[in-house]
Amino acid sequence: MANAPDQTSLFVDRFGPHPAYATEVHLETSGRIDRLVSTHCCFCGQQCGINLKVRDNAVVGFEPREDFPFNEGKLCPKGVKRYLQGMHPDRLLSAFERDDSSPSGFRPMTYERAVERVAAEIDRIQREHGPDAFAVLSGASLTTEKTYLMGKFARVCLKTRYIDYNGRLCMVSAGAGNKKAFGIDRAANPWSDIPKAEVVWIAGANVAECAPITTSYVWQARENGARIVVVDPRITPIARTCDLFLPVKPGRDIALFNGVLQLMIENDWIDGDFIERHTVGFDAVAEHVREWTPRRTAEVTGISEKAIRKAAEWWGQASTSFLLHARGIEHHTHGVQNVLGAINMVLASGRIGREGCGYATITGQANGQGGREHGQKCDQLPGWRDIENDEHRSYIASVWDVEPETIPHSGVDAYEIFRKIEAGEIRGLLSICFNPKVSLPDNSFVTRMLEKLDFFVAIDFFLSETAQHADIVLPGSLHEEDEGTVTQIEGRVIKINKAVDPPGDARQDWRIVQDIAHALGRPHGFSFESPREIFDELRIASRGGVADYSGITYEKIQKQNGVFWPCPGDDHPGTPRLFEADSWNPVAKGSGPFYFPDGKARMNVAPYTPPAEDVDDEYPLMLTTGRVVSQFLSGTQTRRIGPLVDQYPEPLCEMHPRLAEALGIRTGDPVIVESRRGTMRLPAIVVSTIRPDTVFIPYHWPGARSANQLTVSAQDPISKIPEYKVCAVRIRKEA
Ligand SMILES: Nc1nc2c(c(=O)[nH]1)N[C@H]1C(S)=C(S)[C@@H](COP(=O)(O)OP(=O)(O)OC[C@H]3O[C@@H](n4cnc5c(=O)[nH]c(N)nc54)[C@H](O)[C@@H]3O)O[C@H]1N2
Ligand SMILES: Nc1nc2c(c(=O)[nH]1)N[C@H]1C(S)=C(S)[C@@H](COP(=O)(O)OP(=O)(O)OC[C@H]3O[C@@H](n4cnc5c(=O)[nH]c(N)nc54)[C@H](O)[C@@H]3O)O[C@H]1N2
Ligand code: SF4
Ligand SMILES: [Mo]
Repeated sequence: MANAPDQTSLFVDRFGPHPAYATEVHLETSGRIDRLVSTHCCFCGQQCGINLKVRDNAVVGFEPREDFPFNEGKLCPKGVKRYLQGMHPDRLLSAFERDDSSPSGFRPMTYERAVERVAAEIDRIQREHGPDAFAVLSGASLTTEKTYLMGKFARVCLKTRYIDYNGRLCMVSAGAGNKKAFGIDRAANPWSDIPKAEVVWIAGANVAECAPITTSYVWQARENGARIVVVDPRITPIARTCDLFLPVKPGRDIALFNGVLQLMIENDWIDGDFIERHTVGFDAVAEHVREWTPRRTAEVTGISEKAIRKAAEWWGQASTSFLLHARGIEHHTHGVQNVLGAINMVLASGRIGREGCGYATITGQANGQGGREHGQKCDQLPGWRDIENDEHRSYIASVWDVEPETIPHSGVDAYEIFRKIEAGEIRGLLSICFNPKVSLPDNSFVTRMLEKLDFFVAIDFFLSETAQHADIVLPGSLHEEDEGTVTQIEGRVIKINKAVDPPGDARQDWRIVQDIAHALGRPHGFSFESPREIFDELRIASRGGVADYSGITYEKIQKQNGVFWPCPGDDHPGTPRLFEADSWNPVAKGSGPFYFPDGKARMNVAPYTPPAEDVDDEYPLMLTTGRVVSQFLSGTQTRRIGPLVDQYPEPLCEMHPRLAEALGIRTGDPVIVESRRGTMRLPAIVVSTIRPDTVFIPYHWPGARSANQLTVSAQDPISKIPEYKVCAVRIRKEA
């Protein structure tokens, strides 16, 4: 990345422009503007500061914000082009209902009539089949205010236990691992600690394409003399500039973490004093990793013994360090174990809670962090409270002015919601900010379940592939059409500012949800007049919880350019770095820096297990899936932005020259990729940057171009994250 406007120079168009896509918008952005609105990018969890240029109630351009300390004027290609989506002709300007006789499958209807019909259907389904027959799916691209409202809407208005969110596909392995080890789920450090580290270890994160601004922090560390270690089955752009690349076989990271820890123990590269004073469980972990000799680790991971020893030596002997990981180690049936293995390596080194000593997962969605804290998860109440804890239920009931026993109990994860549709237990669904038809694994099952529903309502600003199965579609709001807070990658709560009004009959999402509550005749608790009012209730609801926002106000965010939670009081400045030796938290109450009653972190035995679906004679190759820099998630937004489509117009199957040669395949050849779930036809791209036993397909496209036709629906037993990062496939050149 570089400062705009030549920001795309680093990510040179690898595949040339593509002529086939017509539904894109290119706008002329020079000329008069009415005002500049200071806000943040709508896409990834880094939440770069951005100024939107507004003319005649339309966003017509952008400027990077030099004043936001995270990106200091830098943006990636998506941030630069993100404003283009609002003017797209597909923008939903009214409500729609299904009409199979119309060519589009839908006909427009008035907003009021649509809301009435939604309420009538919810009421009917719940009267006939009970409150739990209606489920809610929500999203972590929403502001924290909206995610709080969705949790409250499900529990208080619908009284259903079934709500979950798209972060289930994203952040939950890291979240569960962090809660188990630290008692709190947030990046332990601000990114300003990265350049101060002697070693930066990056596990399963395509930093330059998916968290592009983080590249700048890693490169600053390198300029300061740091050694960069990257673990990935692919030599991603960040790996091309690293000091040690460990080409792990997909699904084997836990073996690597255990192997490195074993070498650290053997060579006494551990901080015995820190382990003694601040952790519990070291002995069992040390006993467990004894079997992970360099030789066994090399056999399982596919990484050379020499490289494993070198990595252990660098990590073991450093005096400062930062470990970052992302979905590459988390999207697994043992994603939580991988995260715990990474944390064991950090805790054994004693390098956490100090300047230049850090650990974090790289959050994904815009509000991947805030969206997992305030009650839209199936087992959670606001403030990271536990829905099965009586004290927590009573406190939240008092904030919501309801009886504690009326709050439903824990529900199920997002994928299980679809299994309950199959079982006939769930008959109605409201989905907001989620496109499961593209993003869930084995998605032909998801499609069938969307069709099986008695009633399905989607709230979106585009007719996403999922919304195409809806009975009613309600026109929600784009990021720039509303205000509210999000919590970015570092744990910093920031403010999104409204630039324009929703066009046509579109409404701000929180208004739509409240309108449904009123139409249902269940308005109690749903009369907020602004996001600020929702935030003020959220502050009270979070007070005393682990994710305590009670001391955060819109004004404080403005004044400090963001506030790191926890922030438990009006005069509290927020907490940029967690776990500092003298820090206080409501769980440990002064007994130590970690969020357990004894103040100590937990080291957890993290056993190795192979992926749910390993290769065999029939399906001999590993498929891993992920992202490219110019497309975002299910692609609903970025597939409509012309310059981004030009950069990467369609999925390609990355494969190593050795594999390609064995199969008689060249770049551009159409290949057939088959798994036990589905078949996909796409062009090959032969690259020497991937393991020969692995192929990679990005997942941002629907239908016949969707990688999730192939993926397996196996999930981590603790976090319930799907195993997107490895399944078995076979490949042939199309005859
Ligand atoms: N351009 C772009 N940026 C994005 C997004 C986007 O869609 N597009 N999405 C945002 C979101 S929601 C998320 S979650 C993040 C995701 O950010 P990342 O997690 O960085 O992205 P992924 O491409 O999912 O996977 C990261 C890497 O994991 C590697 N990998 C695969 N299997 C394994 C394995 O078993 N072990 C290891 N160590 N590595 C493995 C892949 O080769 C890939 O390079 O990006 C965010 N930023
Ligand atoms: N094979 C494979 N599959 C994956 C992954 C992978 O690596 N490989 N990664 C997974 C990950 S990490 C993630 S995060 C998921 C993401 O999967 P999804 O959450 O399904 O993808 P999105 O594209 O974010 O879908 C969000 C939808 O909400 C809409 N939307 C966005 N913002 C708003 C808003 O403010 N209001 C309203 N009303 N609507 C909004 C968008 O138009 C879009 O239709 O995909 C997962 N799927
Ligand atoms: S997509 Fe992420 S890195 Fe790119 S500009 Fe937006 S927030 Fe920044
Ligand atoms: Mo994600």
